[in-house]
Amino acid sequence: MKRKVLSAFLIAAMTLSMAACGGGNGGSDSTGGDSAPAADEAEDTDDAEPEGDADSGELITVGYAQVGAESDWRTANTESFKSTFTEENGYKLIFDDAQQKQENQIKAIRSFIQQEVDYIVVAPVVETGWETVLEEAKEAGIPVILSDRMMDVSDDSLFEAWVGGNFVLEGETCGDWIAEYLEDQGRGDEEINMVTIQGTIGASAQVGRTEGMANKLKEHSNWKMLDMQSGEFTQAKGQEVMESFLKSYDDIDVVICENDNEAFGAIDAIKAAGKSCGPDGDIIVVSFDSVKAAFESMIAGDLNATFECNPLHGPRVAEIIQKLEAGETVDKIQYVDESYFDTSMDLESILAERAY
Ligand code: GYE
Repeated sequence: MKRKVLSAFLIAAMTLSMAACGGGNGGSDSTGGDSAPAADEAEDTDDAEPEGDADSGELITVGYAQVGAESDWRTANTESFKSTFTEENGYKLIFDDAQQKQENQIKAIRSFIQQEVDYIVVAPVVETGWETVLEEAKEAGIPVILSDRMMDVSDDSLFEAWVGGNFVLEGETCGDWIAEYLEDQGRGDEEINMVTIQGTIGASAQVGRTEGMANKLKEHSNWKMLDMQSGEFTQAKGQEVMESFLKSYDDIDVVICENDNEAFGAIDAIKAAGKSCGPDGDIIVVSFDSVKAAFESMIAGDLNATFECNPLHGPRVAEIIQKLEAGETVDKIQYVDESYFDTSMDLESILAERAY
């Protein structure tokens, strides 16, 4: 790979030339975009000096193009990368927060290429539109690893491996849970009205969860999906969408939120409209991710169930990188095992052990 050990002489020469050019990069954003890198982002670099920019002795330089900071899940995912890709562990991490915009992620990837990082890791905002930039990474000889969400590319040699959740299965597990819950309540044959607060449209977590639920809807002719709208995976938008659903429909039985944070917003909207939710309420609310706050919401009696999606991908991506470094082959598609949680369980004890 491109990792090079710079001689003391070269470093001294670069320092001198940078000083002559006015003191180096002046702390500018290495991605050159309007994104907001995290405060503890690894050392910034100078776009004008691509040669040796990402050089850091024996450290493996990893550029991570992160989606944003839209949810508790995402915060846990960022933390997982930052605590894994440390200098102590032999890495230099260049972290970029794309603020949920694909154009920012493309800019970040181009910046990583220019900085000659050793690996590019992407959690793609949406599935499509990546071919060109991935070709650029391939031409530069930089391996790309996908984590969390998927990319829809015709040539799968454009990335080394992907690791994440099985979103279709998560959606199907959700549908099966709803069926069993309604059956237990003696409502198995009742007309059931549902609404979905979707994730970011085109994100594979949205596409897969919607598809999984759609598969289960086909099995229940008495279930009706009244409406589906995107809550962008955020609490604020989840609340807004639920407010509008409640204005349009007065007989909602089930709300499917494509992440926990949207559910927190939806629950606020339901309460503000004078209705109740949860196991003893008017409306059944279910969501995805299973972050700690979802357990608190279930314990409070607001949320009925949450379908797990594990965000702790830092060590998984590090394992892939270590295998590639050792010249070993890696599995192209790596699904993480996931579960679900509902109010019939001992949530306090599970929460006490929960990592995110
Ligand atoms: O469900 C949501 C986050 O892609 C699986 O993104 C991830 C999703 C997760 O914003 O909370």
